[in-house]
Amino acid sequence: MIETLTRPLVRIRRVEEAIAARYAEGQMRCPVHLSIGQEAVAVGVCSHLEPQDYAVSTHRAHAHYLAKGGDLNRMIAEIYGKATGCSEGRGGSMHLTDLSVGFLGSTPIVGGSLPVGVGAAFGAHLQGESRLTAIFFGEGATEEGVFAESLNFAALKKLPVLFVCENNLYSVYSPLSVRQPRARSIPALARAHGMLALQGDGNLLEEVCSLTKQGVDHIRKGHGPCLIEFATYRRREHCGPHPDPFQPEEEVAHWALRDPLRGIEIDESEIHAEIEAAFAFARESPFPRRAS
Ligand SMILES: Cc1ncc(C[n+]2csc(CCOP(=O)(O)OP(=O)(O)O)c2C)c(N)n1
Repeated sequence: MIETLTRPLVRIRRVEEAIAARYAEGQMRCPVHLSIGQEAVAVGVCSHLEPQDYAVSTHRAHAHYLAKGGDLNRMIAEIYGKATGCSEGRGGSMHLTDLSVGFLGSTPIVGGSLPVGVGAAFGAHLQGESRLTAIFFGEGATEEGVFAESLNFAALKKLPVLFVCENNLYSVYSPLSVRQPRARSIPALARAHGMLALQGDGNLLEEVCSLTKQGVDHIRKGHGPCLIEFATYRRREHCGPHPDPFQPEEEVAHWALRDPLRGIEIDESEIHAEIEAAFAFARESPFPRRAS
């Protein structure tokens, strides 16, 4: 299984590197929040989702959208603000959606993916549908009140929700140490609501897969929601194509050694061709009509 996931992992990295390399051309009509360094979470989690399962994401959504099966051409076109984009060019990088693969959308309001995802899961439950909903969020979202409200309601109704917390240590430029007391454990907050909570290395694809399988099996058996906190690291600035000027050098070096793509070598020619075609599609597409 891991071998088949290597290609999606590399593909997502190369897509985001291509976005970073071209950002200065000024053709992208929105800010971009890259998840370079965090891709293993998206790929490992989504590999355990079925096409009819839902996923909801944040401002840092490219990897989640692509891992869930979102269309690459339509994502790049969206970033270019074109009518062929997945939100018809009116949303940009932070408002990706592809309903054909259950990617309900992404929201840049920190914590916003939580109630949206729980609401979608509740709706599916009321309709008698057997879908799981995966909700991606950063550890910054756990500082919002809506985190507790969403966990509470999902646990109360035993909803089939997988809460996926990507803890990359930073909220914009503020490290975890200035935002949360040391002893605050995110899985413990979930356990306090009576739900299964797991924790692991988000840069190890095998570990992401095995923890996700555990969580998804639990949820699909009808035992209610599960939260998984994955430790990971963002290797670019919070928003934009450059390295983060505020991350300490030793920390950057430490995480570089734990990059999820380390040791992977595959033939990437098809990936590069697909990316070139997606950028050409975006460039050649028309802008949306002005609303009258
Ligand atoms: C409610 C709200 N507060 C503040 C912001 C500004 N903001 C945008 S991204 C971000 C950091 C979020 O950090 P985290 O949730 O850990 O996600 P990450 O960016 O690390 O992926 C903040 C504070 C916002 N978009 N929404």
